[in-house]
Amino acid sequence: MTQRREVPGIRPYDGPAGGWGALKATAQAVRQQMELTEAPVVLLRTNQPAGFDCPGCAWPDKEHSSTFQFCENGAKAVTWEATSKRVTPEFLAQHTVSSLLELSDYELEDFGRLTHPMVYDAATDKFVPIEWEAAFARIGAALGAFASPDEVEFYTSGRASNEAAYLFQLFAREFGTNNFPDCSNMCHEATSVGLPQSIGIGKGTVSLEDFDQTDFVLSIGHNPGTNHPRMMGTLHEIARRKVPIVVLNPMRERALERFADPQNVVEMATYSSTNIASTYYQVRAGGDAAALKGIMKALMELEAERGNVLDRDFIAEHTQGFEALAADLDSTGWADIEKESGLARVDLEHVAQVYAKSKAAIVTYGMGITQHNTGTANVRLIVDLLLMRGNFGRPGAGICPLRGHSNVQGNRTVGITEKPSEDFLKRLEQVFGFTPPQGHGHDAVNAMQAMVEGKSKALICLGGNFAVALPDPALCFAAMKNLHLSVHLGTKLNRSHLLVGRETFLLPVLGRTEIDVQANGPQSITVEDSMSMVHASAGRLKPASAHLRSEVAIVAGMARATLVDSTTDWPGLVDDYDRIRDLIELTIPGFDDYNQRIRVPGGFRMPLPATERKWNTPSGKAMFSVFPGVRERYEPWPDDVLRLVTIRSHDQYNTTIYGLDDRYRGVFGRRDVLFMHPQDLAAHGLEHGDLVDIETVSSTRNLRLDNITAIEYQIARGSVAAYYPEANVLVPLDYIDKACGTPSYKSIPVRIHKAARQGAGAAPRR
Ligand SMILES: Nc1nc2c(c(=O)[nH]1)N[C@H]1C(S)=C(S)[C@@H](COP(=O)(O)OP(=O)(O)OC[C@H]3O[C@@H](n4cnc5c(=O)[nH]c(N)nc54)[C@H](O)[C@@H]3O)O[C@H]1N2
Ligand SMILES: Nc1nc2c(c(=O)[nH]1)N[C@H]1C(S)=C(S)[C@@H](COP(=O)(O)OP(=O)(O)OC[C@H]3O[C@@H](n4cnc5c(=O)[nH]c(N)nc54)[C@H](O)[C@@H]3O)O[C@H]1N2
Ligand SMILES: [Mo]
Repeated sequence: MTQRREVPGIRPYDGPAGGWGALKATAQAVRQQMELTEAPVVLLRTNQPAGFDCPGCAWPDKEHSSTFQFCENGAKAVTWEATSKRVTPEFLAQHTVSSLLELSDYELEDFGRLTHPMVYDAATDKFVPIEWEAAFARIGAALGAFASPDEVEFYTSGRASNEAAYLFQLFAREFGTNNFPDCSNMCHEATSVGLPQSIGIGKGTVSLEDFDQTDFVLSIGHNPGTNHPRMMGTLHEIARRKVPIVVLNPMRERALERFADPQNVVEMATYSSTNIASTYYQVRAGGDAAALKGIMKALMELEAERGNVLDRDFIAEHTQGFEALAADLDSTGWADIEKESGLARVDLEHVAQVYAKSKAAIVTYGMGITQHNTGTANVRLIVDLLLMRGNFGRPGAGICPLRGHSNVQGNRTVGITEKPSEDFLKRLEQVFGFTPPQGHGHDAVNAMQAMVEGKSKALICLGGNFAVALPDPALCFAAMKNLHLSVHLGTKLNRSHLLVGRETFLLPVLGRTEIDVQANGPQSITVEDSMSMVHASAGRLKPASAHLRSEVAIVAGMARATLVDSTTDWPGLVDDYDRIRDLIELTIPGFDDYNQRIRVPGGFRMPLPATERKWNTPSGKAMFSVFPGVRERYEPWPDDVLRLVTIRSHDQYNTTIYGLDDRYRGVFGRRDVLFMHPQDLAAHGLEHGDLVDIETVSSTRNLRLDNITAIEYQIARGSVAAYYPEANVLVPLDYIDKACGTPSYKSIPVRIHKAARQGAGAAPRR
């Protein structure tokens, strides 16, 4: 091969993931954000029995106990919140909102923590301080003036606690709407919709103990070295037990190849590492349905050859729909499977053989599965594969969706949903004495569409960065500016906050890491992790400012000012969060003895009937599905179209950008790159480092992103990747999975052209 040309900021990363590089990056995160004296206190309290839950990810900890688990990206999440930098009223007096809006989310959040409640002043184009009570009164008056409660959207980002989320839904429902757009709508909605249809509950079925006992793991479409770093400890243990770990991912992700566990003294001392994936298949983006159908088809062929591959007893006793699945697999041709997945028949047969040998299998998956037109159907295909061999309701087996935000699952459990069940609404009515709205409300995309059309006029955000996380900023940003009222509960400035409407409030909250003292003493909140464990979390640091309030106090303050006839004792609930938990217990099944059980270290597990082979489906059985054809798109695409996936870098938490490196992918000091297969570069007449323009293939929207540096990467042919949120300019707002409403952020049809300008734009922004 000829020598690759030098491109600024792009250099291959040869080491394993984890190891000394991770320790160094942690030290750097601490140095850049925190007072060094506080850092050990806060980092050592993360995920400890008397400490706080890591805001980084939703992976559980062994009994939330014992040793400190080192985690680079957990440390970044913690130090980013516990930073000593501040956005004060003086700072905001010096900068107009228009000038701040010119900056990136990276620059905005790096200014530090918000310290005072603020309101937008149109005359000066600045945020000015406001007293808490005055803010609540104005918000209450504004909300009371809308013609219909359905003109208001109540957005939740999954970091909110169970207590805050529960009060938020109570507030909105008593106000009169089920408009609950939430981050889950952009994330694991395919799981929340697909799993209940298949197994009767919308949550994963495995626990950490299952990983100790499994003998086969299929990992599809997630990048744990960056996004679920504590999972690497688990995968590392499994790999060392020689359990096969098969990966389906279009991109070579270093942590799935090789990992040095910073907890492992020998690996650290000897600079060695452990291979993680036993086999790594670079499936085409959007090729998983074809691949899964191929694996299942091969399994059927094995069964025909030698029998005893399927769990016939389980299928007969516990499932419905197997014949239809079998007939569909029979009629799906290998040529289609190979073309769509980009994988060879022998490879898929190999996966089937390894799977057929296993006694207990787990499939783990993330956004590579859910963020497609057929995300919901993809999730159901994974269940089909597991059902074929009875991999539910026994040790070491099950399905493991890797959740997003640290409490996104808990938010759903306590009522953040635009489609509430009748039972839940009935219990709310019994306990609180008001009649909640019965109709379904808006999810995230519907909410934004209603804002675009001017039908929704107000947005209250319990955290998050709504407009930046959603697709199509050209539409979304304009809609934000047309709002009559926007209210943001947040820790740090972001662009959604700056897209001000007629009246806009910025309400700064206490973070997870901070002490929350109310009338009855210090409070803890509770969260539910990816494995349905609910436990308490209590911050330890002095709050970033004396003016901060807890999310619970702010939600209750707005509710009190808005719902003047409410019989709920909102101030009493703020005084003592045990009282909120008592109400949760009264209205939501599974929370019996809530306050007692969270006082036991490790907490408790929410009921998961599927783990006992009880299926809460209409038929009472687990349901096989049929995925029509092999294509994960509603529309067929011309052959010259590339599939763009949008991904997170290693220095990023969703729209929060901690830094500009993506170490394991060999990108340093920049994010303006497009990952391409060398042959795709050549086919487009491009060289590594050339500037390209990207254009979405869409009949409705004209969307483009210009002057991006194309770089060579080990990615499946025909698939290209760029960073989120920058690439959201390429995603049409209505480009969604119609079964669950999630934007198809991982399969955007694009064409690529060499940019007119070359050279000048290729320098990193450092
Ligand atoms: N540090 C950190 N932690 C996080 C987050 C963060 O941003 N930073 N975000 C949190 C949130 S909200 C979430 S939802 C999770 C996200 O966690 P992930 O699900 O890991 O999210 P992505 O970075 O979007 O990564 C998707 C992975 O899927 C692959 N992929 C893309 N398209 C396809 C496809 O069609 N098929 C297959 N098989 N693979 C594909 C990509 O190559 C990439 O490896 O992480 C959570 N944890
Ligand atoms: N193209 C593309 N788009 C995507 C995705 C993708 O893969 N590709 N992923 C989607 C996914 S999976 C998700 S989950 C969404 C994420 O969407 P969101 O959850 O809306 O976005 P975040 O970036 O996590 O929100 C960051 C903001 O939350 C606030 N915040 C931080 N901590 C706290 C806290 O403790 N309390 C409160 N009240 N506020 C806090 C801060 O002000 C910060 O600026 O994005 C989605 N968008
Ligand atoms: Mo997410």
